[in-house]
Amino acid sequence: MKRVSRLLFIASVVLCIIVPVSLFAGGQKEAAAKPAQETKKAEPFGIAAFIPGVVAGSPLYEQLVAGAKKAVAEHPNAFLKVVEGGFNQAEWEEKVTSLAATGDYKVILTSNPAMPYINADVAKSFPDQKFINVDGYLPGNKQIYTLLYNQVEQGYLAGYLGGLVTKSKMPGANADLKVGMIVAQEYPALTRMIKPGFEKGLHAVDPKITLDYRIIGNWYDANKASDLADSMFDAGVDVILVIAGGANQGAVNAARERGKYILYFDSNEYKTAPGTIVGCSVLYQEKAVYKVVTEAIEGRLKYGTADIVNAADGYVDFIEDDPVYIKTVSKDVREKMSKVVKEFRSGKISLKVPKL
Ligand code: RBF
Repeated sequence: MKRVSRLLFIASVVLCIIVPVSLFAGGQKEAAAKPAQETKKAEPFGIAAFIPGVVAGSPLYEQLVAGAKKAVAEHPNAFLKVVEGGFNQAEWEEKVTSLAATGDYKVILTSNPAMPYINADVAKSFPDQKFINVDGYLPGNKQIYTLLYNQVEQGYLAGYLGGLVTKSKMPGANADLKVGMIVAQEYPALTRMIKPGFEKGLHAVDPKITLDYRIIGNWYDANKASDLADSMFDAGVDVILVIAGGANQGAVNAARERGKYILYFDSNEYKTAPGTIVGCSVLYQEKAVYKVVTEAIEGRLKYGTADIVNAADGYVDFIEDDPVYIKTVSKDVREKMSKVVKEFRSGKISLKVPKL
Protein backbone atom coordinates (compact mmCIF):
# COMPACT_ATOMS: atom_id res chain seq x y z
CA MET A 1 0.00 0.00 0.00
CA LYS A 2 2.80 2.30 1.03
CA ARG A 3 4.51 1.74 -2.32
CA VAL A 4 1.32 2.43 -4.24
CA SER A 5 0.72 5.72 -2.49
CA ARG A 6 4.38 6.73 -2.99
CA LEU A 7 4.01 6.01 -6.71
CA LEU A 8 0.80 8.00 -6.85
CA PHE A 9 2.55 10.87 -5.08
CA ILE A 10 5.43 10.85 -7.54
CA ALA A 11 3.03 10.65 -10.48
CA SER A 12 1.03 13.62 -9.26
CA VAL A 13 4.19 15.69 -8.66
CA VAL A 14 5.35 14.91 -12.20
CA LEU A 15 1.93 15.86 -13.57
CA CYS A 16 1.92 19.07 -11.58
CA ILE A 17 5.22 20.07 -13.14
CA ILE A 18 4.67 18.86 -16.71
CA VAL A 19 1.12 20.07 -17.27
CA PRO A 20 1.58 23.71 -16.30
CA VAL A 21 4.94 23.89 -18.09
CA SER A 22 3.39 22.62 -21.29
CA LEU A 23 0.41 24.96 -20.90
CA PHE A 24 2.78 27.85 -20.29
CA ALA A 25 4.81 26.92 -23.33
CA GLY A 26 1.60 26.73 -25.38
CA GLY A 27 0.57 30.12 -24.07
CA GLN A 28 3.95 31.53 -24.95
CA LYS A 29 3.65 30.10 -28.41
CA GLU A 30 0.25 31.79 -28.83
CA ALA A 31 1.57 35.08 -27.58
CA ALA A 32 4.52 34.82 -29.91
CA ALA A 33 2.17 34.13 -32.78
CA LYS A 34 0.42 37.52 -32.57
CA PRO A 35 2.79 40.20 -31.31
CA ALA A 36 1.80 42.64 -34.06
CA GLN A 37 -1.82 42.54 -32.97
CA GLU A 38 -0.88 43.05 -29.31
CA THR A 39 1.19 46.18 -29.95
CA LYS A 40 -1.49 47.68 -32.19
CA LYS A 41 -4.11 47.45 -29.43
CA ALA A 42 -4.31 50.88 -27.74
CA GLU A 43 -4.19 51.25 -23.99
CA PRO A 44 -7.61 51.30 -22.26
CA PHE A 45 -8.90 54.85 -21.94
CA GLY A 46 -11.40 55.21 -19.11
CA ILE A 47 -13.64 58.27 -18.86
CA ALA A 48 -15.71 59.01 -15.78
CA ALA A 49 -18.53 61.46 -16.47
CA PHE A 50 -19.31 63.13 -13.17
CA ILE A 51 -22.79 64.67 -13.30
CA PRO A 52 -23.18 67.42 -10.67
CA GLY A 53 -26.89 66.74 -10.16
CA VAL A 54 -28.86 64.12 -12.10
CA VAL A 55 -28.93 63.55 -15.85
CA ALA A 56 -32.69 63.37 -16.47
CA GLY A 57 -34.26 66.77 -17.04
CA SER A 58 -30.96 68.71 -17.11
CA PRO A 59 -30.40 69.59 -20.77
CA LEU A 60 -26.64 70.12 -20.60
CA TYR A 61 -26.03 66.92 -18.66
CA GLU A 62 -28.13 64.93 -21.13
CA GLN A 63 -26.08 66.42 -23.97
CA LEU A 64 -22.81 65.66 -22.16
CA VAL A 65 -23.66 61.98 -21.83
CA ALA A 66 -24.80 61.76 -25.47
CA GLY A 67 -21.60 63.42 -26.75
CA ALA A 68 -19.31 61.26 -24.60
CA LYS A 69 -21.13 58.05 -25.62
CA LYS A 70 -20.70 58.95 -29.28
CA ALA A 71 -16.95 59.57 -28.93
CA VAL A 72 -16.44 56.38 -26.90
CA ALA A 73 -18.41 54.28 -29.42
CA GLU A 74 -15.88 55.26 -32.08
CA HIS A 75 -12.86 54.20 -30.01
CA PRO A 76 -12.79 50.49 -29.03
CA ASN A 77 -10.16 51.13 -26.32
CA ALA A 78 -12.34 53.74 -24.58
CA PHE A 79 -14.98 53.13 -21.94
CA LEU A 80 -17.36 55.46 -20.11
CA LYS A 81 -18.79 55.40 -16.62
CA VAL A 82 -21.51 57.91 -15.73
CA VAL A 83 -21.73 58.86 -12.06
CA GLU A 84 -24.52 61.09 -10.78
CA GLY A 85 -23.36 63.35 -7.95
CA GLY A 86 -26.88 64.24 -6.78
CA PHE A 87 -28.19 67.57 -5.51
CA ASN A 88 -26.13 67.91 -2.33
CA GLN A 89 -23.39 70.18 -3.69
CA ALA A 90 -21.35 69.77 -0.48
CA GLU A 91 -20.73 66.12 -1.42
CA TRP A 92 -19.43 66.72 -4.94
CA GLU A 93 -15.75 67.17 -4.06
CA GLU A 94 -15.64 63.95 -2.05
CA LYS A 95 -17.30 62.08 -4.91
CA VAL A 96 -14.87 63.43 -7.50
CA THR A 97 -12.01 62.54 -5.15
CA SER A 98 -13.27 58.94 -4.95
CA LEU A 99 -13.33 58.73 -8.74
CA ALA A 100 -9.77 60.07 -9.02
CA ALA A 101 -8.61 57.70 -6.26
CA THR A 102 -9.65 54.62 -8.27
CA GLY A 103 -6.95 55.42 -10.84
CA ASP A 104 -9.25 53.78 -13.41
CA TYR A 105 -10.03 56.90 -15.42
CA LYS A 106 -7.65 58.84 -17.62
CA VAL A 107 -10.15 61.70 -17.63
CA ILE A 108 -12.90 62.93 -15.35
CA LEU A 109 -15.45 64.72 -17.51
CA THR A 110 -17.92 67.15 -16.00
CA SER A 111 -20.11 70.17 -16.70
CA ASN A 112 -21.09 73.30 -14.84
CA PRO A 113 -19.36 76.54 -13.88
CA ALA A 114 -18.79 75.54 -10.23
CA MET A 115 -16.87 72.34 -11.05
CA PRO A 116 -13.50 73.79 -12.22
CA TYR A 117 -12.71 74.87 -8.65
CA ILE A 118 -13.63 71.46 -7.24
CA ASN A 119 -11.56 69.77 -9.96
CA ALA A 120 -8.58 72.02 -9.22
CA ASP A 121 -8.69 71.02 -5.54
CA VAL A 122 -8.88 67.30 -6.36
CA ALA A 123 -6.13 67.69 -9.00
CA LYS A 124 -3.62 68.73 -6.30
CA SER A 125 -3.83 65.29 -4.66
CA PHE A 126 -3.83 63.34 -7.96
CA PRO A 127 -1.19 64.88 -10.24
CA ASP A 128 -1.74 62.32 -13.04
CA GLN A 129 -5.50 62.84 -13.16
CA LYS A 130 -6.84 64.89 -16.07
CA PHE A 131 -10.16 66.76 -16.14
CA ILE A 132 -12.41 68.07 -18.90
CA ASN A 133 -14.88 70.68 -17.69
CA VAL A 134 -17.37 71.92 -20.26
CA ASP A 135 -19.67 74.83 -19.31
CA GLY A 136 -16.88 76.13 -17.08
CA TYR A 137 -13.84 78.40 -17.13
CA LEU A 138 -10.43 77.96 -15.51
CA PRO A 139 -7.29 78.80 -17.49
CA GLY A 140 -3.75 77.73 -16.64
CA ASN A 141 -4.15 74.45 -14.74
CA LYS A 142 -2.10 71.80 -16.59
CA GLN A 143 -4.46 69.00 -15.53
CA ILE A 144 -7.68 70.73 -16.59
CA TYR A 145 -9.25 71.66 -19.93
CA THR A 146 -12.28 73.94 -19.79
CA LEU A 147 -14.75 75.14 -22.40
CA LEU A 148 -16.99 78.12 -21.74
CA TYR A 149 -19.98 79.07 -23.88
CA ASN A 150 -20.73 82.72 -24.54
CA GLN A 151 -23.97 82.79 -22.57
CA VAL A 152 -24.34 86.55 -22.98
CA GLU A 153 -25.25 85.72 -26.57
CA GLN A 154 -27.43 82.77 -25.54
CA GLY A 155 -29.29 84.99 -23.05
CA TYR A 156 -29.65 87.76 -25.63
CA LEU A 157 -31.24 85.41 -28.16
CA ALA A 158 -33.78 84.23 -25.56
CA GLY A 159 -34.44 87.83 -24.51
CA TYR A 160 -34.93 89.11 -28.02
CA LEU A 161 -37.54 86.46 -28.76
CA GLY A 162 -39.16 87.05 -25.33
CA GLY A 163 -39.40 90.77 -26.10
CA LEU A 164 -40.94 90.12 -29.51
CA VAL A 165 -43.45 87.66 -28.03
CA THR A 166 -44.59 89.91 -25.17
CA LYS A 167 -45.16 92.74 -27.67
CA SER A 168 -46.88 90.47 -30.20
CA LYS A 169 -50.52 89.79 -30.90
CA MET A 170 -50.03 86.08 -30.25
CA PRO A 171 -53.00 84.58 -28.33
CA GLY A 172 -51.14 84.20 -24.98
CA ALA A 173 -49.56 87.67 -25.04
CA ASN A 174 -50.98 90.69 -23.19
CA ALA A 175 -50.27 94.43 -23.29
CA ASP A 176 -48.29 94.52 -20.01
CA LEU A 177 -44.72 94.31 -21.35
CA LYS A 178 -43.72 92.04 -18.46
CA VAL A 179 -41.37 89.10 -19.04
CA GLY A 180 -40.35 86.52 -16.44
CA MET A 181 -37.26 84.54 -15.55
CA ILE A 182 -37.21 81.60 -13.11
CA VAL A 183 -33.82 80.27 -12.06
CA ALA A 184 -32.78 77.47 -9.72
CA GLN A 185 -29.92 79.27 -7.99
CA GLU A 186 -27.55 82.19 -8.56
CA TYR A 187 -23.93 81.77 -9.73
CA PRO A 188 -21.54 84.05 -11.65
CA ALA A 189 -22.28 82.62 -15.12
CA LEU A 190 -25.96 83.32 -14.49
CA THR A 191 -25.73 86.77 -12.90
CA ARG A 192 -22.87 88.08 -15.10
CA MET A 193 -23.64 86.46 -18.47
CA ILE A 194 -27.09 84.91 -18.83
CA LYS A 195 -29.28 87.44 -17.00
CA PRO A 196 -27.59 90.59 -18.39
CA GLY A 197 -27.69 89.03 -21.89
CA PHE A 198 -31.39 88.24 -21.49
CA GLU A 199 -32.18 91.79 -20.31
CA LYS A 200 -30.15 93.26 -23.17
CA GLY A 201 -32.18 91.20 -25.66
CA LEU A 202 -35.48 92.25 -24.08
CA HIS A 203 -34.48 95.92 -24.12
CA ALA A 204 -33.24 95.75 -27.70
CA VAL A 205 -36.89 95.07 -28.59
CA ASP A 206 -38.30 97.68 -26.20
CA PRO A 207 -36.55 99.43 -23.27
CA LYS A 208 -39.90 99.60 -21.46
CA ILE A 209 -40.07 95.82 -20.96
CA THR A 210 -39.64 94.87 -17.29
CA LEU A 211 -38.23 91.62 -15.91
CA ASP A 212 -39.91 89.65 -13.13
CA TYR A 213 -37.03 87.51 -11.75
CA ARG A 214 -37.50 84.65 -9.25
CA ILE A 215 -35.20 82.07 -7.63
CA ILE A 216 -36.36 78.55 -6.67
CA GLY A 217 -33.43 77.58 -4.43
CA ASN A 218 -32.68 74.15 -5.97
CA TRP A 219 -32.64 72.27 -9.27
CA TYR A 220 -35.50 69.82 -8.65
CA ASP A 221 -38.56 71.47 -7.08
CA ALA A 222 -41.06 71.48 -9.96
CA ASN A 223 -43.94 72.37 -7.59
CA LYS A 224 -42.21 75.55 -6.49
CA ALA A 225 -41.41 76.43 -10.12
CA SER A 226 -45.08 75.95 -10.95
CA ASP A 227 -46.21 78.17 -8.03
CA LEU A 228 -43.73 80.89 -9.01
CA ALA A 229 -44.88 80.77 -12.63
CA ASP A 230 -48.53 81.03 -11.57
CA SER A 231 -47.89 84.11 -9.44
CA MET A 232 -45.93 85.71 -12.27
CA PHE A 233 -48.74 85.06 -14.77
CA ASP A 234 -51.17 86.58 -12.21
CA ALA A 235 -48.96 89.67 -12.17
CA GLY A 236 -49.22 90.10 -15.95
CA VAL A 237 -46.19 88.15 -17.21
CA ASP A 238 -46.89 86.29 -20.45
CA VAL A 239 -43.57 84.61 -21.25
CA ILE A 240 -40.98 83.10 -18.86
CA LEU A 241 -37.38 81.95 -19.37
CA VAL A 242 -36.69 78.90 -17.17
CA ILE A 243 -33.21 77.76 -16.11
CA ALA A 244 -33.87 75.22 -13.40
CA GLY A 245 -33.01 71.70 -14.65
CA GLY A 246 -35.57 69.15 -13.48
CA ALA A 247 -37.73 71.90 -11.97
CA ASN A 248 -38.36 73.44 -15.43
CA GLN A 249 -41.24 71.06 -15.97
CA GLY A 250 -43.32 72.74 -13.25
CA ALA A 251 -43.17 76.11 -15.02
CA VAL A 252 -43.89 74.49 -18.39
CA ASN A 253 -47.01 72.80 -16.97
CA ALA A 254 -48.25 76.04 -15.39
CA ALA A 255 -47.80 77.91 -18.67
CA ARG A 256 -49.58 75.19 -20.62
CA GLU A 257 -52.58 75.32 -18.29
CA ARG A 258 -52.79 79.13 -18.52
CA GLY A 259 -52.17 79.42 -22.27
CA LYS A 260 -48.92 81.31 -21.58
CA TYR A 261 -45.41 80.90 -22.95
CA ILE A 262 -42.03 79.45 -21.96
CA LEU A 263 -38.55 80.19 -23.28
CA TYR A 264 -36.32 77.16 -22.96
CA PHE A 265 -32.55 77.20 -22.53
CA ASP A 266 -29.77 74.85 -23.71
CA SER A 267 -31.66 72.18 -25.73
CA ASN A 268 -34.33 71.94 -28.42
CA GLU A 269 -37.45 71.09 -26.41
CA TYR A 270 -40.27 72.43 -28.65
CA LYS A 271 -41.80 69.00 -29.09
CA THR A 272 -42.14 68.41 -25.33
CA ALA A 273 -44.70 71.24 -25.00
CA PRO A 274 -45.94 72.30 -28.45
CA GLY A 275 -47.66 75.69 -28.38
CA THR A 276 -46.19 76.50 -24.94
CA ILE A 277 -42.44 76.53 -25.57
CA VAL A 278 -42.02 79.45 -27.97
CA GLY A 279 -38.24 79.64 -28.15
CA CYS A 280 -35.21 77.42 -27.58
CA SER A 281 -31.93 79.27 -27.15
CA VAL A 282 -29.40 76.46 -27.23
CA LEU A 283 -25.84 75.34 -26.67
CA TYR A 284 -24.40 72.59 -28.83
CA GLN A 285 -22.82 70.86 -25.86
CA GLU A 286 -23.22 67.38 -27.38
CA LYS A 287 -21.08 68.48 -30.32
CA ALA A 288 -18.51 70.14 -28.02
CA VAL A 289 -18.23 67.10 -25.75
CA TYR A 290 -17.92 64.75 -28.71
CA LYS A 291 -15.08 66.91 -30.08
CA VAL A 292 -13.07 67.36 -26.89
CA VAL A 293 -13.52 63.77 -25.68
CA THR A 294 -12.38 62.50 -29.09
CA GLU A 295 -9.31 64.74 -28.83
CA ALA A 296 -8.63 63.46 -25.31
CA ILE A 297 -8.86 59.79 -26.32
CA GLU A 298 -6.58 60.44 -29.29
CA GLY A 299 -4.09 62.32 -27.11
CA ARG A 300 -4.62 65.66 -28.84
CA LEU A 301 -6.42 67.68 -26.14
CA LYS A 302 -4.45 70.64 -24.75
CA TYR A 303 -4.90 70.56 -20.99
CA GLY A 304 -4.27 73.92 -19.36
CA THR A 305 -6.33 75.64 -22.06
CA ALA A 306 -9.64 77.44 -21.42
CA ASP A 307 -11.60 77.91 -24.65
CA ILE A 308 -14.54 80.28 -25.05
CA VAL A 309 -16.98 79.62 -27.91
CA ASN A 310 -19.89 81.70 -29.22
CA ALA A 311 -22.64 81.74 -31.84
CA ALA A 312 -20.27 82.49 -34.73
CA ASP A 313 -18.18 79.46 -33.67
CA GLY A 314 -21.29 77.29 -33.99
CA TYR A 315 -21.87 76.46 -30.32
CA VAL A 316 -24.55 79.00 -29.30
CA ASP A 317 -27.71 79.21 -31.35
CA PHE A 318 -31.45 79.72 -31.54
CA ILE A 319 -33.59 76.95 -33.09
CA GLU A 320 -35.73 78.57 -35.77
CA ASP A 321 -36.23 75.71 -38.21
CA ASP A 322 -38.28 73.45 -35.94
CA PRO A 323 -41.81 72.86 -37.33
CA VAL A 324 -43.31 73.38 -33.85
CA TYR A 325 -41.67 76.84 -33.60
CA ILE A 326 -42.87 77.74 -37.08
CA LYS A 327 -46.41 76.64 -36.18
CA THR A 328 -46.51 78.33 -32.75
CA VAL A 329 -44.84 81.68 -33.32
CA SER A 330 -46.38 84.30 -35.60
CA LYS A 331 -44.65 85.08 -38.88
CA ASP A 332 -43.85 88.72 -38.06
CA VAL A 333 -42.07 87.63 -34.84
CA ARG A 334 -40.16 84.87 -36.61
CA GLU A 335 -38.98 87.21 -39.34
CA LYS A 336 -37.61 89.77 -36.87
CA MET A 337 -36.00 87.01 -34.81
CA SER A 338 -34.43 85.41 -37.85
CA LYS A 339 -32.64 88.62 -38.76
CA VAL A 340 -30.92 88.74 -35.36
CA VAL A 341 -30.16 85.01 -35.32
CA LYS A 342 -28.41 85.33 -38.68
CA GLU A 343 -26.36 88.29 -37.42
CA PHE A 344 -25.10 86.25 -34.48
CA ARG A 345 -24.35 83.19 -36.61
CA SER A 346 -22.33 85.24 -39.09
CA GLY A 347 -20.50 87.10 -36.34
CA LYS A 348 -21.95 90.43 -37.47
CA ILE A 349 -23.18 90.84 -33.90
CA SER A 350 -21.14 89.38 -31.07
CA LEU A 351 -21.24 90.16 -27.37
CA LYS A 352 -18.35 90.23 -24.95
CA VAL A 353 -17.95 87.67 -22.18
CA PRO A 354 -17.29 89.48 -18.88
CA LYS A 355 -14.79 88.39 -16.24
CA LEU A 356 -16.43 85.62 -14.23
N1 RBF B 1 -28.27 72.83 -14.71
C1 RBF B 1 -29.17 71.84 -14.80
O1 RBF B 1 -29.86 71.74 -15.82
N2 RBF B 1 -29.33 70.94 -13.78
C2 RBF B 1 -28.60 71.01 -12.63
O2 RBF B 1 -28.79 70.19 -11.73
C3 RBF B 1 -27.65 72.06 -12.52
N3 RBF B 1 -26.90 72.22 -11.38
C4 RBF B 1 -26.03 73.28 -11.30
C5 RBF B 1 -25.31 73.47 -10.11
C6 RBF B 1 -24.41 74.53 -9.99
C7 RBF B 1 -23.64 74.72 -8.71
C8 RBF B 1 -24.23 75.43 -11.06
C9 RBF B 1 -23.26 76.57 -10.95
C10 RBF B 1 -24.95 75.25 -12.22
C11 RBF B 1 -25.86 74.19 -12.36
N4 RBF B 1 -26.60 74.00 -13.52
C12 RBF B 1 -27.51 72.96 -13.60
C13 RBF B 1 -26.65 75.05 -14.56
C14 RBF B 1 -25.91 74.79 -15.82
O3 RBF B 1 -24.53 74.64 -15.52
C15 RBF B 1 -26.10 75.97 -16.80
O4 RBF B 1 -25.65 77.15 -16.22
C16 RBF B 1 -27.53 76.14 -17.18
O5 RBF B 1 -28.04 74.94 -17.69
C17 RBF B 1 -27.68 77.25 -18.24
O6 RBF B 1 -26.99 76.95 -19.39
